Amino acid sequence: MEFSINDTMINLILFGPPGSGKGTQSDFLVEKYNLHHISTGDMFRSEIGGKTELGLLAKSYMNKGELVPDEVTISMLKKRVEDNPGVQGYIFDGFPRTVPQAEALDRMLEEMGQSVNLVELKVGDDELRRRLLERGKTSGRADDTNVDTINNRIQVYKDNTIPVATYYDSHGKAAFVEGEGAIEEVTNRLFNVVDSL
Ligand code: B4P
Repeated sequence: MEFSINDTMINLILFGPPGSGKGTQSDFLVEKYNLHHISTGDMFRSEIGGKTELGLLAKSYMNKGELVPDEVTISMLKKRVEDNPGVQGYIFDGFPRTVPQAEALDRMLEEMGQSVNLVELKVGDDELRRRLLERGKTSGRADDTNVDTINNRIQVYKDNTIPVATYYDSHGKAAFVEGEGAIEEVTNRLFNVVDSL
């Protein structure tokens, strides 16, 4: 695997439960820090839209609020990074969601001579349910319209994904931001944290 190495790269994992604002805030971070945005959720949705084999597989997990298997997700992510060398940094939105995904990401960045910092958006469960159901009214996303699916996504986050934050925290590479409040307020909190990294 060939990567171009740039010492000034900023690599961020924007982390948080479903509906915490990862997709929303990624746009502002991308613009301010000139990062390349990689959203595994968007990638899967694009595969579903294209009715590809990967899309059909992903849909069967996503519509139940389950995680797509690590093997599939990691190889898709690696390909996206390989296809976009020489950028100023990456923002990983919705990835990693499991410890094996985190370990795979760290190995890949290490090969590039790079590392990554995790920033977690903290949002309470009631607010997550409210936001996702609200988005479901217009997005048509099957995983945003059913409250049982939303609750399962929140539970999967607690069981499988929170350990990712613990993993980065144990390496001194995690920061936390209050994710409730106006979108602009959250953006400013994130900028302050990223500026201090
Ligand atoms: P994702 O696409 O990553 O989606 P998400 O977690 O639901 O949403 P996100 O956090 O980005 O949404 P946002 O808050 O911005 O994942 C979907 C599915 O894909 C997963 O369940 C899984 O099946 C699969 N998947 C993805 N990555 C995977 C991986 N690595 N491994 C395995 N499976 C994977 O937006 C939510 C709403 O809140 C929006 O309507 C927004 O406008 C609103 N909002 C945002 N900020 C707000 C604020 N401050 N106040 C009020 N509303 C706000």
